[in-house]
Amino acid sequence: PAVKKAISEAALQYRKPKGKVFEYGTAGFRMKADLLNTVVFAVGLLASLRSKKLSGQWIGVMVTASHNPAEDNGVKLVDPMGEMLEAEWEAYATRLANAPLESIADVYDELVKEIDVKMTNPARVVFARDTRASGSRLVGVLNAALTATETEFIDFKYMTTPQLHYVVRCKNTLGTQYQYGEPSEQGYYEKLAQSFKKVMRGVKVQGSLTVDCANGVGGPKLRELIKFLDSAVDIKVINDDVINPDSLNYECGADYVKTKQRAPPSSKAGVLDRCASLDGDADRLVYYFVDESNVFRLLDGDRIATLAASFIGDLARNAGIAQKLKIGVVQTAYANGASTDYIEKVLKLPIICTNTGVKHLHHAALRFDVGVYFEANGHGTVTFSENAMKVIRNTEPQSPAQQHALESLRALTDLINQAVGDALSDMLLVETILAHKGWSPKEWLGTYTDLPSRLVRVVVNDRSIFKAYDAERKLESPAGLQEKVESLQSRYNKGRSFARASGTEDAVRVYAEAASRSEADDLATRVANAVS
Ligand code: NG1
Ligand code: ZN
Repeated sequence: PAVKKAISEAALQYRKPKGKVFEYGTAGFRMKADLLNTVVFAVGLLASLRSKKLSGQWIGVMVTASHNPAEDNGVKLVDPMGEMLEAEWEAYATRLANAPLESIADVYDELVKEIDVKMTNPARVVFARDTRASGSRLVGVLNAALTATETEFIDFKYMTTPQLHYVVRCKNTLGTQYQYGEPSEQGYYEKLAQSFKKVMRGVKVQGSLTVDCANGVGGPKLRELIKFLDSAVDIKVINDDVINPDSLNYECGADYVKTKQRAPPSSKAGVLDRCASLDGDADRLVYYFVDESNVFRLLDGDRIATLAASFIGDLARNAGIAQKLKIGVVQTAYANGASTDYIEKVLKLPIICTNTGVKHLHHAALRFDVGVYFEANGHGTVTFSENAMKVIRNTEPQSPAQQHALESLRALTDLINQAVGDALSDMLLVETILAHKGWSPKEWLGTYTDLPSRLVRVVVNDRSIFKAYDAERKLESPAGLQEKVESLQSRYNKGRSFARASGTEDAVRVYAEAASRSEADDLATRVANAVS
């Protein structure tokens, strides 16, 4: 009752935007930052309940809008092992966020009963934010909700999204045999740097890497990480202006590079220079370079997945444990068809295709001993099952070569942020693999040839009528549209196209690929016309 009263009183400081319906989607809540006060308040209440429900385990709250423009912001919850919030709770988040402020304490009470939360349990929350100007106000709101609910909390100030996921997992495994690391920013850098140096023993990274940090939180964090790397790799940090609030994600960053298929206009990289871009909260990573003919070449999430899968496969064979590890790759419908072909025919690995959104990919990856998952946009990681961890840790090497491979695998399980896709960790992973293979980005690109593709955003009256199935590769409604798409794509050499309602924007996305650039563009235009 005291808590209920405190919630009601705290809620009265805020005003709900009129006529706005909120929904906890694939990226939590995300919108113009002005509209977020009451949403963040509701998320604070729910984080507290989630922790109590899980007997006082630490829950994370991240305030970020990733690659969105600077004036947006967002908020999402992190579950105890560093995963995304359990799907069933997304509906509770939506319900609390839409509750009128006068009755939000009642809705909170209803949820306590419905979810059967033991209110005498402790509640513990950690939170952090990206560099957006609105972040400090929103953290203040979160603070108010956590205080009203008598929740113990730690404010980690500025962090990348994956750093917060890391801290959550560390907090909840502290003192157990699964302790993930020290629950601090320093612990994060130490873990990455130590494992990187281990796996880099005996090899050297060629040349330097230029990293575009989207003018987001990844910039200062990458600069910190570099201090721990002892010059094991030469990294040049660019687009790390976190002072000018409007520069965030503006004409730079992983989303810009992937969607525009070009380098940031500010880039001064020369021919064959190795470049990478992070997004605004540093959970996405893409590589690229300019070839000898001055053509921009993108190495996206599909490329990172194939690189990682092939490397881990080689290590497993060299370590003599390939028979004991089921390695697989998880993709979405947006993966380039050429990458899918390469994984099946050259790497000879099984593939699962899932719905868009990393939580789906992550979930599917757990079905393998080693699950490599990446969205084409550069968000992903590698998961290792308990069996894999045991085999990698406990196998007795039969030769120095096996021992070396086993040690590299052990270091990789620490280098890779298994909780969530992490651009900084993924970047060190790519650097490691390129160094081991002695590859420049040109050799990496040479493993297969991407099919030209086109992604088009189509604004429609009501995107909810677009119902997909088969991992979003086909449409069951509107009636007749699927047949049309199939008839269109059959007219093009290697043609493949699909349309689906976006989960984060009010639009339908059309994807098309085909053997040539003009065919891919043409197919995309025709399917987009059929959709609108
Ligand atoms: P939607 O808007 O549902 O297509 C986008 C990305 C996803 C994922 C989410 C969350 C594409 C085509 N879609 O989803 O991959 O990253 O945002 O941020 O890139
Ligand atoms: Zn992001």
